[in-house]
Amino acid sequence: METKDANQFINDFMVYVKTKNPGEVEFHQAVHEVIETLAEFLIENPRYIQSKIMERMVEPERVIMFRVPWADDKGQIHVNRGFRIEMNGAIGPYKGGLRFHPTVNLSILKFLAFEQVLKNSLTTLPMGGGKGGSDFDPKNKSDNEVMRFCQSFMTELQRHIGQYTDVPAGDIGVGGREIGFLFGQYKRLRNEFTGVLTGKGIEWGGSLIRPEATGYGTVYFAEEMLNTKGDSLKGKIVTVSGSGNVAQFAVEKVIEYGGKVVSLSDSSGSIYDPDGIDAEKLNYVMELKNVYRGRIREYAEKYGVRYMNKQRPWAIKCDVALPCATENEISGSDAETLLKNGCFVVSEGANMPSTYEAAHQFMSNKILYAPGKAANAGGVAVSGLEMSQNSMRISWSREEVDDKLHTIMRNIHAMCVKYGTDKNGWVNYVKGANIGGFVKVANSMMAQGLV
Ligand code: NDP
Ligand code: 2IT
Repeated sequence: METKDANQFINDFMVYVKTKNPGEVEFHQAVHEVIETLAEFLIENPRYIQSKIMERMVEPERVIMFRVPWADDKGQIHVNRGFRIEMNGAIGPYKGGLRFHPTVNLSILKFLAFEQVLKNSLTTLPMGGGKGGSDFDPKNKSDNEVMRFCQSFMTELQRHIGQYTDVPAGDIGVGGREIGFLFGQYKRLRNEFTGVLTGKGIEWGGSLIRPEATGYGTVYFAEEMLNTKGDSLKGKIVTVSGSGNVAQFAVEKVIEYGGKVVSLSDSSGSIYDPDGIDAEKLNYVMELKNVYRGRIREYAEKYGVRYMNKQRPWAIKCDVALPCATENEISGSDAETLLKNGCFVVSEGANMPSTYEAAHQFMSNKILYAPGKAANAGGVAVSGLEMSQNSMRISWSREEVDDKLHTIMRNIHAMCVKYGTDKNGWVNYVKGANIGGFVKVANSMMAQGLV
């Protein structure tokens, strides 16, 4: 098929998506990335086009939006907006995280839910895709305020979810504390103890390795990509952004593999530690972020290293970059700087951290570039394993879960290689992940009639 046809197909599809979903720029970006790499495959397999599979996949099966009223510690009343996007249930119950962040809106959650469908398919586990959350900002709120918010949020959400229907988990701003409050409220309202959420505490139905899974998985994926070149993380200089759940465990695994992590960040700025973040410093970060809920600036003060106010870590020279904070955190010019400084591996712990321009820079320079839906799938994969353990009423050991996680990440890598290798042997991981994730969902939708 000529590229002209593929280009026309991509343009027509994007006009359709943009006309139907005006202003949803993050959603457009996520769909654009997928359709660009899928177009030729679809043209070669016209049954998917005739069945309007892509038109169906960009339309959520259901969007739930609701009011979340709550009172702060002074008795002042606040009203937030709650969401759950039930995007695609072709291969299993809807599955995906909840995000609590002031920027949350329909466009962001639809992009995340759309990516989640393909990501969950790649894990090989039977999970559909969904995403939800609220524009609630957990920063500077007391534990009691967070609890009251979570209880109000779940009071409405509970009627839409269930272990066989829709199983939420954490994402930005939703960690172990929030999952606990949400689970407690679900249990009270429904009078049932089921695996309706993942990321639960280990004493009450959670899985070992779930907290570590996304960060570990991102590093397993980076190592897997390096291995294809006969190389490894050992001795590599690594920049990491973010300092939350994904970033922390990515750092832990890089240290274990013998790499040197020289940066972390939060929404206020970045730290640069040229000596590397060791296990003791990482412990400090975990306590700072998970217990005291402080700022990464305090790391620079404690260890006497440089703090870069309002800056991201991409100007720091590195071999490997692990963006683990948020979407669009690597601009086109950040990508240029990374490449100029010799960075040749990018494994995305965050969802869509590279802008359209950045992703294209990585791909046209043919570096080892893994998109989030492949590289960060370890989190939801272990969520799937938590669901299995809940259903069987057993719990696997740390080693057992970590082994399964490692195997899943290797299989996702192999899937990307299968569908993404070009005629010169370069692996386009974006294309590989998109086609690899798409096929199972599309075939399942076709088999189930007009769904
Ligand atoms: P956390 O809330 O634990 O941490 C988020 C980190 O990113 C914090 O350091 C936060 O800084 C920073 N951050 C958030 N928003 C922004 C922003 N707008 N600009 C700059 N920095 C920002 O979330 P997670 O670690 O769980 O999630 C990080 C990324 O990984 C997200 O993209 C998420 O979707 C993705 N992901 C998470 C999975 C999981 O299992 N948790 C699974 C797969 C992907 P601050 O504290 O200042 O806000
Ligand atoms: O983006 C993601 O994959 C997550 N936030 C994890 C979802 C999950 O259900 O564990």
